[in-house]
Amino acid sequence: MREIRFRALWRFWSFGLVLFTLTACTASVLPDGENEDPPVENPNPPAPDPDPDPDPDPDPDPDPDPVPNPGGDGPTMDPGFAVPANVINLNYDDALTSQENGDRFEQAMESLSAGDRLVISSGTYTVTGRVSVSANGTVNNTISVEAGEGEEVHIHRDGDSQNLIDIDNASYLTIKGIEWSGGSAGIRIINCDYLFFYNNEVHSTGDAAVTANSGNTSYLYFVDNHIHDTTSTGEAFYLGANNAVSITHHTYVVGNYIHDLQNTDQGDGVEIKIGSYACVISDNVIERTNYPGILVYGTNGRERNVIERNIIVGCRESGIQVASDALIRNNLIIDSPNDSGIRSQSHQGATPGNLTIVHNTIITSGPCLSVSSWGGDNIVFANNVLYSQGGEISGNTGNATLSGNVFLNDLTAFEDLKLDGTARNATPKAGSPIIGAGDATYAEDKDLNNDDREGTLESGAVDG
Ligand SMILES: [Ca+2]
Ligand SMILES: [Ca+2]
Ligand SMILES: [Ca+2]
Repeated sequence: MREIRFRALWRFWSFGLVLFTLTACTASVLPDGENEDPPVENPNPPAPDPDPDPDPDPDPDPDPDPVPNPGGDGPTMDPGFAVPANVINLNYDDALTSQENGDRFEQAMESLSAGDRLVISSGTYTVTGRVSVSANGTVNNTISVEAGEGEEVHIHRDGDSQNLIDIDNASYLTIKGIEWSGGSAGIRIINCDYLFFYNNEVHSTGDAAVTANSGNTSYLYFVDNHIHDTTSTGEAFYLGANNAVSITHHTYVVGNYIHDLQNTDQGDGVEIKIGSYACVISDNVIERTNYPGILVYGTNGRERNVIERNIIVGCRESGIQVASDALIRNNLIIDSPNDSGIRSQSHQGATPGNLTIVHNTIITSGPCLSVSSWGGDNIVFANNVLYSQGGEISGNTGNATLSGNVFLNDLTAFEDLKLDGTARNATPKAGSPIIGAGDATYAEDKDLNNDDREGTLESGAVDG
């Protein structure tokens, strides 16, 4: 059971980045999470959309019925896109320069049409022109861009004068198995739906790694990617725009390894802006962000966002920050030394309410939960396990329902869990105060490892 999570972690460790030791946190006191981004975040904004769609998805295509698969082989979530039939090989030409090969990549990317499968061979392709992909597949004729089997494909742009690539008005497009580095934003997504971005590495960008904040988007699947070492605003995922100018919905950020976003002005791990809704952030490992590991605002009354089964370690701001309209369950949050495990407060017009925070395990040197403006309706904070060196809950929880929470004095209740993140087994020991402490009213069927909860109901992220 636990081995599943360990297997997932080993997969991340196999990147050769065994970075257990938390970066020394020498930052002075940081802003409290009112992360107001500057209105213009990109030095090379795309041309305005000539035909903005005020209703992003009035009649969505057939739902591809994504299949979650945490801990198993294959994608942690698979949207089930068909494999396109028309194979186009892009083989690196050693007689040409890296930039000339980059030009060939650019040309291939900008020539894609429904049914094409672009298979790329090993090499570093350095792009210099604007790479703008406008490739519209269909449910039966998708488009794929992928590294060939066993091939190591690296797409690079020197400097940050423009985005590494723009995906502008695309659908049913898969991009997988490719290393991306450099540029301003790494992958900028504009007016897209049904995008499967799987098993890529994005790093060393001059801005956020992946953005979808220009034009509405939906059904974006970001699965099992490795994202690290961004700069400037430096979010790993920046989805939706300030003040709901554009939104995303039914977007999945699943199974990604996100780390070392601290050489940034902001560096949120996953940021989903106000008005975006029905998004799922699950099964990610997020370490050493500058702003929160996960930041969601509110959905403006639409379907809630779900944050579950994430492991979040050593963020400079809170592990998770939320205003409203979210279900937050089965997460393990380990030490946000300058902030809180979970922070909840009003943010960009979203007032706390419609929040369910259940079955999380939070161990921190600061508060586990910091709240303000918790006077709203329908707030539940239940069946969590909290260990703090500075007071578990900070702020007035108002009318919120609190039940089944366990407050620990030390970490001996767990099999092997350490505040510095070097041990992450949050399974409760037999006989510990966690066993049987859960309130059945707020029980979740599954736990952090996506295993069924059985027997007595344990509080916290992991069943005993
Ligand atoms: Ca171009
Ligand atoms: Ca941000
Ligand atoms: Ca149990």
